[in-house]
Amino acid sequence: MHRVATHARRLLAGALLASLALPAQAGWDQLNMTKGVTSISREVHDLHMLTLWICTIVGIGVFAVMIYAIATFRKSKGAVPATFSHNTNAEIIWTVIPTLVLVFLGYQTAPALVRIEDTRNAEMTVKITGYQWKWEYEYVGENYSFFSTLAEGSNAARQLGSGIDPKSVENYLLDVDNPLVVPVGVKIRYLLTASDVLHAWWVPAFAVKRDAIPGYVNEGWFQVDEPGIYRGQCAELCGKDHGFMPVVVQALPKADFDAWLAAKKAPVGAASAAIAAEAAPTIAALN
Ligand SMILES: [Cu+2]
Repeated sequence: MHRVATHARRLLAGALLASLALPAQAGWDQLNMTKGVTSISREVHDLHMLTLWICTIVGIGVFAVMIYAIATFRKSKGAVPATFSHNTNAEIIWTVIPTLVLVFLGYQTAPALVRIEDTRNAEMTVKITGYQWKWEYEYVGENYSFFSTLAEGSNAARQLGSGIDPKSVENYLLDVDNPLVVPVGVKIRYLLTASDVLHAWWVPAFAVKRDAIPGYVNEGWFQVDEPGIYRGQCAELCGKDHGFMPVVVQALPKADFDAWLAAKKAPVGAASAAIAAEAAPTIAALN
């Protein structure tokens, strides 16, 4: 009876430990890398899964042999250590197999790496500049740019002694005043730079993370397939407010994006039209 009780207690303790080891409120699907919303992110996810399965198979193989050897050839069973120091066959096998695995993975990965770098045939270009501590987005050729800074709610809650519970703020530290708005289904090239120190523009759902470097222009591209809001962060330690310059991208259907851009540009367009109209008589008089 006593032994049964001890056993039950151990089982209970084990179950408790196992439940603590799992991230709170996280489902199993949250433990893995996400598929993302671009063709590149899906490709990266597939490569990740392929590599993960190969690692799993290698891991199971290695640990199985190791545990078998530890259990079978232990001293208490009278095992005597071998005295040889080299085995050519074993050395060839443990060099060739990992080499083949790496060559196979390289062969699978190379095309994706080339596609990630291929910014040709982009339909629009956005210039992204990192600042301490905000982002600037410029729609190249559209004469329109704006700054994107931490949303007011997050900014208020993050202040020392604000008394605001961060948990009560929606998308705490992952929200901005002006998100980067892009059309869905369009290949968008981005030029990335910084005006002061290193930053990195990163949206996990787009898979690719790239550094923003002062005096240097990096480039990349993404094509979002599904409308939605995608959140990321600056991924290069850039100073005291590094954690307070999130990236938010809003992907809209093409028509909605065109309307949004037209509306944003309208005041500038209207103003310059008014200036032109005012200047017209002067110019006419000069002629
Ligand atoms: Cu930064």
